[in-house]
Amino acid sequence: MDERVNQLRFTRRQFIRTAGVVGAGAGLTAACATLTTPTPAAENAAATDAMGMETAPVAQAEPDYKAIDAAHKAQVDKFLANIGKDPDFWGQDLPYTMDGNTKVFEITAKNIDWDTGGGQIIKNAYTYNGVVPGPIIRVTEGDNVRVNVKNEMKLSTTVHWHGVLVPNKMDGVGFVNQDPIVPGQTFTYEFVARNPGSHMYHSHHDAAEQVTKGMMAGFIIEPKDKSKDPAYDKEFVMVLNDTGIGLTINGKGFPYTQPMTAKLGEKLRIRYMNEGLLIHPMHLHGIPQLVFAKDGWNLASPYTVDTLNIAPGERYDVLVDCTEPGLWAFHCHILTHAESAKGMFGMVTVLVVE
Ligand SMILES: [Cu+2]
Repeated sequence: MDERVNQLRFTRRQFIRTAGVVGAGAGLTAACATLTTPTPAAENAAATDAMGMETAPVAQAEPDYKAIDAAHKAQVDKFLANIGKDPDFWGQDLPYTMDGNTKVFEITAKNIDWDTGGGQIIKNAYTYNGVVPGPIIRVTEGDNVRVNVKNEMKLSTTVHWHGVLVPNKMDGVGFVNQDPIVPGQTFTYEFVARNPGSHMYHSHHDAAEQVTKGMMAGFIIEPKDKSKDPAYDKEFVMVLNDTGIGLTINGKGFPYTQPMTAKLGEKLRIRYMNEGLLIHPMHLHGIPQLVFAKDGWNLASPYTVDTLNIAPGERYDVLVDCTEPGLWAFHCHILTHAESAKGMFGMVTVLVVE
């Protein structure tokens, strides 16, 4: 624990040094003081008003670089201050009990108010066990799996095991495979985990509402024979969303996301899962991403990218070989999902290699 805290401290110091934030500090304070005096932009706007509608097109207002810079710095400062304050950000595996040779998981569907960061509350978000995204269900290829789903909401729901090969009756689509699980009811899903890989589970009843507002999670089937996957030191599950709870990574928007941290030379496995309604080209600076699996299926020919487009429903597994020290921005490259004049927001995090 102490080591982790020290790592985070080191990370912050290093980040500040790398970003040159310390050197800019005094200048920024001065800049903030001058913001109380009329800015060129404000003067320009006043002149435009005085001139009225008949005037010829006037020169565009001077961009207020000091305000924009200050807003950007403030967002990065918030990110730094928040490092380590959300230890569950990268997801928790759901504990299970054994019933004979069956792994038994308990899921409760419930509505809660979810904070995507800094008090941005989503009223009545839909959750599994009260978290967004839901807890990760992790099993091994060949396991017998049982999931008891208790519905504590005032609305019906179902659970679909996205990408997992299950018997038809267990596929979880309302009125196609089963009646919806009504309020107060518990429904039991049971199947054998046949196909290894990065999968998901989510609502499949009123799903545009329920999934985009939080009912989404990773379902990971570890292969029996791990030699078919590349070796890695650490894993990160990245659940993307964009609509009901906004532009988020694992239920949070920048600056309330957490960085990925790695030691120099470590290999990371990132499992991308898009549970949103939009595509998200995820761009990691400085270090290439080796794409080795799509939708849980290992690729015959892995390939290297710096930007990986992930469509709704898709999963990709990539390997990142942390050979380059520093702080590497990591964000969706639809830039309106990541940045505005008010600074970076939404689908942004940082890879820290130290
Ligand atoms: Cu995006």
